Amino acid sequence: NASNAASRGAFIVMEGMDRAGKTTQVGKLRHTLEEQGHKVKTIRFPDRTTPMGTMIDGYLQSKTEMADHAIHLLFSANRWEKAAWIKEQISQGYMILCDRYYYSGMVYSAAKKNPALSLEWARTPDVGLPRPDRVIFLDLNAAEAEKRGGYGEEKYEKREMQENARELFLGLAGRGEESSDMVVIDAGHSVEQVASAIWDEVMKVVKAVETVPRRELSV
Ligand code: FDM
Repeated sequence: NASNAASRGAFIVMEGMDRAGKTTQVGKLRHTLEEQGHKVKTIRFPDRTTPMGTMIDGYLQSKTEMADHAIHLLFSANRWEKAAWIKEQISQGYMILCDRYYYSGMVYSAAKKNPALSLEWARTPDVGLPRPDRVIFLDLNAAEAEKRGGYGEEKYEKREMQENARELFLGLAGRGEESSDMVVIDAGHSVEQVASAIWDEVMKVVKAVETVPRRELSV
């Protein structure tokens, strides 16, 4: 009903390549929303604090090996662990700011170019999760990312993987549900310029959730 819809929070996802500034921008956005009087909670995926998150962490640090499909399903399960909590917070009026979500899930797994693991296959286990109200993709090319201090030591922090993932991310802008949820923002500008471009988008979303009910990912 209308009064419930009026009080729900928005579910906003920040996506992007390593070094694009996701964490910085989530922090700035949180600050701006709170200044405007909104209640905000931030989360990130993978959530390395749960038992499944610990397994993911071991994989990303190359301490353990896992089949491509198995680690993919673990990343998805790590979101499912949090799905009921996300719904609950949104219905209580919290703005949820989420650092990475199923978009990362799809593109990093597909970026491995395993012929048995397509982008479509990769999306399937996430069907039914809370659907974001807006996904902000902070776009940065690999050369710019390397200028920002290069990559770390983790499994996917290699140039080829990053380039494949970026291409797949940008391709999502033309795919079904993702095409209407995702906005691409050039992360190659100053922190303040990027923050202001993000705010322009989020402002619209905050207004829209007053009338748009929360949804789930569909096939
Ligand atoms: N990643 C992240 C995946 O491969 N699948 C997923 O579902 C998610 C959420 O994990 F390389 C990858 C993306 C990145 C790595 O992310 C760890 P952080 O943001 O550096 O913790």
